[in-house]
Amino acid sequence: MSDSEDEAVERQVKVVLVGSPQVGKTSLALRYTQDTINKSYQASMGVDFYLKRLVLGNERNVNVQIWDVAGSALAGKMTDKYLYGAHAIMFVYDVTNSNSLDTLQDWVTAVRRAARAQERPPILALVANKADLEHARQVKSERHHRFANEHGMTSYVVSAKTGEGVSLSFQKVAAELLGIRLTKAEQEQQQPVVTAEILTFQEAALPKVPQAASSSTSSVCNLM
Ligand SMILES: Nc1nc2c(ncn2[C@@H]2O[C@H](COP(=O)(O)OP(=O)(O)OP(=O)(O)O)[C@@H](O)[C@H]2O)c(=O)[nH]1
Ligand SMILES: [Mg+2]
Repeated sequence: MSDSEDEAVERQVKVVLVGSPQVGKTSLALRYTQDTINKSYQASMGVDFYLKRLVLGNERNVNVQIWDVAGSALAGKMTDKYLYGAHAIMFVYDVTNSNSLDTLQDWVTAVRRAARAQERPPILALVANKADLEHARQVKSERHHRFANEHGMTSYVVSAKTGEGVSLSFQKVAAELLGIRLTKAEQEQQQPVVTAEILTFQEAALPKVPQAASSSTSSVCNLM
């Protein structure tokens, strides 16, 4: 295959965000695709779609399609339709709200039901959001890991507010789906910038920073 043909190959992955209202699903989707969040809460209705285009390893064009399902949809009739065909489900809860982890059990049931006819079941990830609110944490790390292990989920701790861990969680989920191993540079590049004071500085002594391996564009639309 020539380089130009190779570049034309697009990989689509459907990633669905589920969890209780107000845990921060929309905030995570906004942080990842537009590097922003809504400061005031506005409940989602139905499902919103976000798109992030990225480069992962040797995969030239990976389109991550994010389905941001409203927390209120768990009680609705459309849930199966939103979940069907998902390649990955990110189960989001709020570390300051213990009930939001309990409710994920109902989402696990809904996901299993929706995926029962799927040839390849989705991969599952547990996402603990609002890590910036450590002082108000209600869910201990052991409980988080127990839940993840019980349900065969990979696990992430993130903050949509600060951006901590957000890109890396989506990148790792996409990489797992496509069977790609992220390079160390790709992983480090996703860490949030920590502000530090530099007292003395010798340019020649600094290691060369590798070129960024990913580029991205994003877009959003809504279906209710
Ligand atoms: N401190 C803090 N606040 C957050 C974080 N993520 C989201 N929030 C806030 O939590 C509230 C709810 O966020 P949303 O993203 O709208 O929640 P949601 O899960 O989409 O809610 P539904 O659409 O009702 O399902 C908003 O006020 C956000 O600003 C976070 O990481 N840290
Ligand atoms: Mg929302």
